[in-house]
Amino acid sequence: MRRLLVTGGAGFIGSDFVHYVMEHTDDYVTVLDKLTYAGNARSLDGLDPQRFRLVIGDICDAPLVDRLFAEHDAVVHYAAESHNDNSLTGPEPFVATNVVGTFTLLEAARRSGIRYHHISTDEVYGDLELDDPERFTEQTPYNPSSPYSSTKAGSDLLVRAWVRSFGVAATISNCSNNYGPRQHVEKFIPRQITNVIDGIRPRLYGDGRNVRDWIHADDHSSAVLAILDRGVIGETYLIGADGEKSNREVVEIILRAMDQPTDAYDLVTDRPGHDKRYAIDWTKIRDELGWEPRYRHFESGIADTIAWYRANEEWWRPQKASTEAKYELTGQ
Ligand code: NAD
Ligand code: TDX
Repeated sequence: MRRLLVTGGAGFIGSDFVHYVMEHTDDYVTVLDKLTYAGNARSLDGLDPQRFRLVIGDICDAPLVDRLFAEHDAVVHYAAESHNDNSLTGPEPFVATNVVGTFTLLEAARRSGIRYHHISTDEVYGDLELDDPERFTEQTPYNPSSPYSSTKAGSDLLVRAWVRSFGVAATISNCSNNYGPRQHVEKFIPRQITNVIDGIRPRLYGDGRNVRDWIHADDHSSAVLAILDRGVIGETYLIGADGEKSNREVVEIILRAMDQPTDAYDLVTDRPGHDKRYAIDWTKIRDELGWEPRYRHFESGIADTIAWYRANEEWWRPQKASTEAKYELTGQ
């Protein structure tokens, strides 16, 4: 039984991890979350108040972070500004939260000595050509493209330096694109599902041929728990599930599952600097920690995700119009 502090636990993946931990362990969980536009306290509904609490606050608030670290055995750091498109129109909060926020947590970890796990992304490695046979590994050099991915890369490098220079007991994981329930409607899959529900045609950036490597959020959560339990301090683990698909293929799967013609989508203005392809080689976490993904059938995972958005309209509806109004400004 551990006392876990989860930053960003009211967001998409952080809340998935909190539900996963509550279901699969006896750990006590505290979420530290600022509840930005991307955080939703309702994503944490139904958790046992004897084992769970939400603290609303900023990871850049050092005295608050110090107080919370003193009461916990480990921190799992999910909090971030997470959307590439927002980082192109307004990068400032990305530097504040992703870089300065991570620095604040690392300094507190140095003072308190608690175990620290850092959640990062495959985007720190830049992108691959569509026909490149290679995938990203833990040895791939960092080469981020966007303000979002460069701030995540910067935060990873801070973690490595704090391990080596100050002996902070940290691990890092870099995961591919997640899908599942409770993802903000600004992101690709929920945007297209809720568009179809609203009678709007899905929007594909550019020619729609960019490739992402999809993993179910529950598989990401089980991998993070394996690293917390068995990971080697100072190591980095890539997390993936062999889920490569072009954006066109994903939209066609969504349209088919929602009884629409599979060509009922529009091509719109491309994302500046749009990464072509991500692909993860997850051999290390499989061989060294014995972890494997459970959700291997993307179509049924998408069908469950569609069912969740249909059943939980009151969760996403308040964000839908303002999100689409933002996209309107960039022609997307
Ligand atoms: P999200 O945007 O859904 O959630 C982010 C959460 O962090 C929100 O609840 C928000 O309120 C909170 N937050 C933001 N700034 C904060 C601050 N200064 N202090 C405290 N809380 C703050 O993001 P997500 O998609 O769940 O991503 C979570 C983490 O996983 C991020 O670190 C992201 O880089 C990483 N990641 C995401 C994916 C993906 O596919 N979504 C893939 C790999 C890695
Ligand atoms: O309307 C859209 N149309 C479209 O074609 C949107 C919103 C996106 N796209 C494309 C862009 C990408 O090629 O779909 C792909 C996925 O887009 P996003 O959901 O914005 O994800 P991505 O930019 O790949 O980043 C995600 O995965 C890695 C997360 O948002 C990051 O937090 C994570 O680090």
